[in-house]
Amino acid sequence: MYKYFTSIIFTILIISCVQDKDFRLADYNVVPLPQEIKLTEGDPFILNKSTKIVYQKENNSHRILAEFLSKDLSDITGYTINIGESASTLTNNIFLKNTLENENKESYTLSINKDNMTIDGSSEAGIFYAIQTLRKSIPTSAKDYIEFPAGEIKDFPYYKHRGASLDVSRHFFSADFVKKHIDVLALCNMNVFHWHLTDDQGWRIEIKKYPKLTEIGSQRDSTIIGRHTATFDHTPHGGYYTQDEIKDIVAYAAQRHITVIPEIDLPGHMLAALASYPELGCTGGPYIVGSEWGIYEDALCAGNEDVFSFLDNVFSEVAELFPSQYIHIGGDECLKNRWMECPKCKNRIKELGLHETKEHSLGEQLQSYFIARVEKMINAKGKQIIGWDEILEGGIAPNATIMSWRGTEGGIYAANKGHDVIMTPEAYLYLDYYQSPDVDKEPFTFGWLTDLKKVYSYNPMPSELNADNKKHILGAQVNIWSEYMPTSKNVEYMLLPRMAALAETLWTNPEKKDYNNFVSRLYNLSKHFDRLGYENCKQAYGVQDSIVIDTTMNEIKVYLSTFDNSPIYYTTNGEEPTNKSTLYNTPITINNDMTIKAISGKNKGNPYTKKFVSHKAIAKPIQLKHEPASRYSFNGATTLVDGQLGAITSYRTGTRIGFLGTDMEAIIDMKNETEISSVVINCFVNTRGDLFKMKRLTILTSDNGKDYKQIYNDTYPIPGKDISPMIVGIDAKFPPIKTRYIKVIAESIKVLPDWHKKKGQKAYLMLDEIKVY
Ligand code: TNX
Repeated sequence: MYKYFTSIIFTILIISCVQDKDFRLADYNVVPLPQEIKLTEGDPFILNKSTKIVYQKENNSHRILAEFLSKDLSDITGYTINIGESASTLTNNIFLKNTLENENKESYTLSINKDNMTIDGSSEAGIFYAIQTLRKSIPTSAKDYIEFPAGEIKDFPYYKHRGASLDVSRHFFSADFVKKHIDVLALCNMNVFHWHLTDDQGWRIEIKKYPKLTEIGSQRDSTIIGRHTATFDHTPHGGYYTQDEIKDIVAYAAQRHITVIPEIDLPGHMLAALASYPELGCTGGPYIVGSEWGIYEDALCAGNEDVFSFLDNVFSEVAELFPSQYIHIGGDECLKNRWMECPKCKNRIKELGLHETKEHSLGEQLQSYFIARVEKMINAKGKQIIGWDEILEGGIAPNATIMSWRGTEGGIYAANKGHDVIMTPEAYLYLDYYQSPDVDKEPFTFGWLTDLKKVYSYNPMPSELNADNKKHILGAQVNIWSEYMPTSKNVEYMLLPRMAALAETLWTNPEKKDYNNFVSRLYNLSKHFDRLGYENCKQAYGVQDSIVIDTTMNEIKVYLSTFDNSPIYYTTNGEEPTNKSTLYNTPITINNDMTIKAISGKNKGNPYTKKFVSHKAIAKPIQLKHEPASRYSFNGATTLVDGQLGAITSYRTGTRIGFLGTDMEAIIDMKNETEISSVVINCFVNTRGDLFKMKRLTILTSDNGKDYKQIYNDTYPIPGKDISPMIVGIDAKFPPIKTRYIKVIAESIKVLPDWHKKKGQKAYLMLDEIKVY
């Protein structure tokens, strides 16, 4: 009996020691993954109350670095880690040096043995990144002391521009939040903060010479609610940064080895400035600061000399405030309608002798003139310009760096012409898109789905470029556009953890990238996000699915997985799963209307929920006569028989396909003669946008796939103006009939009606499923 008890106590002791050890054991496999980690046999370095951080004598920047490290270690351990200019003992020190010789000025080594730890950077930036690695390596549960395994880390970034932008125009965020935001960029080894300071909906930077820019331009009366709705919150929104606040933020970022690139977006996206100084627009106004999202028609007048003196003065103040080598001048989404009707702009076109060419419209050439003139002005202030890829239209300004957002083609074109490029293709790196397919549970967004895996999969280096032109790809950045992010918590949630995925792409050698491995390291980092008070999405740590629509076996199978192979428990009857629910071990076949709910047995991540509808055409072979629009083709025709309906929240996440200016005409092969008596189809309608209901539905059947006979035909009125997003169901019922093939023709209105603001352009027909009963 005694023996039995001692062995139990002994086992408990061993288990608690092992756990304790894990709680305190640092792990250098952080995000981004260091280039080389070599663990050695020796005893670990133990960080405890007597550890001292030793920095170079009389070196203020080293002292600041030491303070950063001390603060973080102290926050975690709960006791103060001292810093000083010399060691008090031979052991138990963390030495900071920058003697490392390396062309890459952001590289470092970190050597750990039982006596001391030494950080050596090729510059202070290198030391800073070693500190980031160290702080991320610590388990957040560490207390008392921390054990750092002996070894040597050699590290440096792969790309030089590692950026993240923040749009503070659509929503204003406090200077304190901007600093908190910069902190998390630094934690992820990002080195560029692109600050989108002006746009139609608010001018946010104090310009002493033009006080009305902030008096008038930084305030709007109201903000639209949702997307393409006519509802407004009737609540004033505003704010701006004083020049003192900006200087303070720039200095704060510099200490964290982050360059702040300001963006003054021109010649479009300037409504807030026009509201302040209407004489700068083509029509003279009056203008009001924008309260809706999207693109406005008014731009700075390209024929008015005062516009260029205005910009010159604005950029003189901007250049003073920001030490950055670059100023971003926007250049995106400038409509040319006003220019084409403006006498001053027409004069300018004449004076410049511009003529419409096959490649470039007059408007594009005028834009190109505008940008080249602004570039000259900025070059004269000792700075370079960055512009969105639209500045390629009409001819690129001589020294411009291109930020490629509408895909990568613009970037490839510019690099081939010898221009530097920063990649930020929207489909991969726009963080104002959804990160989880369960959109109804997410904060409302712009629409598309860019999950963590997709961000991680992005490779900034286009394979189309030859070795010589590859050097022009400086790096990449994620963008936060804040239309649908009214609070700073929203910004954090959309940013994290997806920014960390790009951070690894930009830092770590591409050969080392591995998604599951990344997620397991990210999970540790998420605890630091939590600890530091950042909202962050936990979707990737929970159950993931992969849905196979097998049109040969006519089955839908749902495969579930977790990044760490945790057991998965699930239900299909709507009940909330627990660790007592069915253990997942084989894919789930959809054979009824069912909602799959699943959890990871280790309670990581969000619970998983997906609803499926079952009907007779599920996973049957389906062919379309007209291709869906490429932006809305997702899984193509099978999307219409995949058992998944679309949410009202967004039509852009892959559950619907969209036909632009064409009908949807599908033939479904039921494989066997099947009795059918109804077809149900939902249209996503939003006539403030360009999504319309079908105007006619025709259903035909055939036994041989050649000769069809009509069994149903009905027409529907064209929906009127101003319809906010809604789902309109069409339920076609007919006398039961046995058939092998079903042809469904949903006729689109094809062209937007006369009352529509985009009249004459193509209309969308957006459908999720053809349910056959
Ligand atoms: C396009 S990206 C824009 C922004 C919007 C964003 C929304 C770019 C250069 N222009 O003005 O906020 O889409 O995703």
